[in-house]
Amino acid sequence: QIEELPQPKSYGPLGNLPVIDKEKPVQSFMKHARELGPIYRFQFPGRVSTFVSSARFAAEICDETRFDKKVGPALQKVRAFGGDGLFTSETEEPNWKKAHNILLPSFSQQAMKGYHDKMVDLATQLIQKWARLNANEEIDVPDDMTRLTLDTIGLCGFNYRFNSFYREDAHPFVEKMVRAMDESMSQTQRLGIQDKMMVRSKRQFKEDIDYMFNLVDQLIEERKQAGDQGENDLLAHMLKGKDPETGQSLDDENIRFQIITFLIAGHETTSGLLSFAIYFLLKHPEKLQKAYQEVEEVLGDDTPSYKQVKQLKYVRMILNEALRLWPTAPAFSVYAKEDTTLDEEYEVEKGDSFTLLIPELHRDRSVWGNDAEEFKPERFEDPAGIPHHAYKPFGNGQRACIGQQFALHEATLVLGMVLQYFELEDHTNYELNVKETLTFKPDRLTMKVKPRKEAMVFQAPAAEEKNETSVE
Ligand code: FDE
Repeated sequence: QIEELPQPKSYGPLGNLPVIDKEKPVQSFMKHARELGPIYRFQFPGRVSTFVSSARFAAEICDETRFDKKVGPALQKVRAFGGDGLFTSETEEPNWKKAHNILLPSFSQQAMKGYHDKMVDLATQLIQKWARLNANEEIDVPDDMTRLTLDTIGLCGFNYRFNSFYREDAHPFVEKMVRAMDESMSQTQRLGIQDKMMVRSKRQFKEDIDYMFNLVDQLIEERKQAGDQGENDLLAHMLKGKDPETGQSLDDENIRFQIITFLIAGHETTSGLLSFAIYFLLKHPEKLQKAYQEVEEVLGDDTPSYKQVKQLKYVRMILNEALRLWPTAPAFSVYAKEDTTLDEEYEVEKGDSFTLLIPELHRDRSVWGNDAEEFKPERFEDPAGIPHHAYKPFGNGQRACIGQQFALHEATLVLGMVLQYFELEDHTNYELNVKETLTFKPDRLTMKVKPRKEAMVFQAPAAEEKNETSVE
């Protein structure tokens, strides 16, 4: 029976909430999974959650005939700015299916060819920045990766340049978005009465959202004014696209929500992925050597082409393995569509919800083996060897990440180029501290780099073909 599941220590009206580290809620839930087992109950003030974290239970809740994505309390709050965009809409809302159908082709493998040159443009900006550092200067890895991924989704998505590499601090959009996300998360942890008293936070929340809406609405308006200039970006696809099922297109308000969604979903997660990958390489010199070897063989001195990125198999495996140990979007929730059971063992009522702790699933020894805690990209050598329903860094089924190919192409390209140009040095002997917002990041990971190749950056061939690349 679900009611009899293990549960952490309880504190009256606060339920189990006090056992959670407010700064690191997901890591607290992971810790409790280790103590209480692969399924346990958690009492929040006023609601109860069930956390699952083994391959056995993951297989159950990933059965889409019985379970569907739940837009839980945190995502409900994010709806204040994500609206009925893909990430925060219920599967039943009309705009989910409509936008899903319209946007699928924009995220296909084929579509990546169209974004490739823009991705190279931004990756080159990162390489140039690092190449020009003085020998004693250190790199704030998550910081620069966030510059890179925000600019990439901005350019590929809407032909907008955040120009984050030309600013001392992040673009104002980032500060406002991060603060709004923090506020959404905090709101779910406050008691009703506490929350009502947070007048200042609420005013700030509204201001931040207004800023985001204005920036995005302006982008849409400008594009409409300019008319169709043959742009091949997400915005163009959304303005022109029609849902083959209904023949309808997206309205302006929904396009606004989608743009904000892509900016949020597309940059924190991918920058975290790149940062963790670098973290693991700094700590595993033998894997780093292997990656160098591949990059030399596949890329040599070239600016990576679309096809070459596809050939960076080991670099891709490194990213897969980084996403296994530290999946940057660490949890998702589902609800039961009907009365059912979990494994014929626990009775489940229609509407019951479950949250999958992805990092724990990815450490399930029964499927990953006793070395599950170790960083071993070789696990991904043979895709057929990946246990079924035991690897979910991009979520599940029809509600899985639409940006998966986009994120992996971008990250493979960038990591490939970083390895092409630099030797990486773990100058602080960094100790991992995983920071949580809605996503995971290695907090304050810094490194130093030394050039492996001289000066190539300053004659990047892409610059000759495309005017927009000549940023100097
Ligand atoms: C989604 C997603 C997911 C699922 C969630 C739930 O279920 O709730 C996940 C897990 C993810 N996603 C993850 C990730 C990671 C990475 C690196 C990423 N991701 C990236 C990206 C990029 C982009 C652009 C994106 N991404 C986007 C997105 C979207 C839109 C979504 C929603 C979908 C639907 O339809 O629902 C997602 N994504 Fe991600």
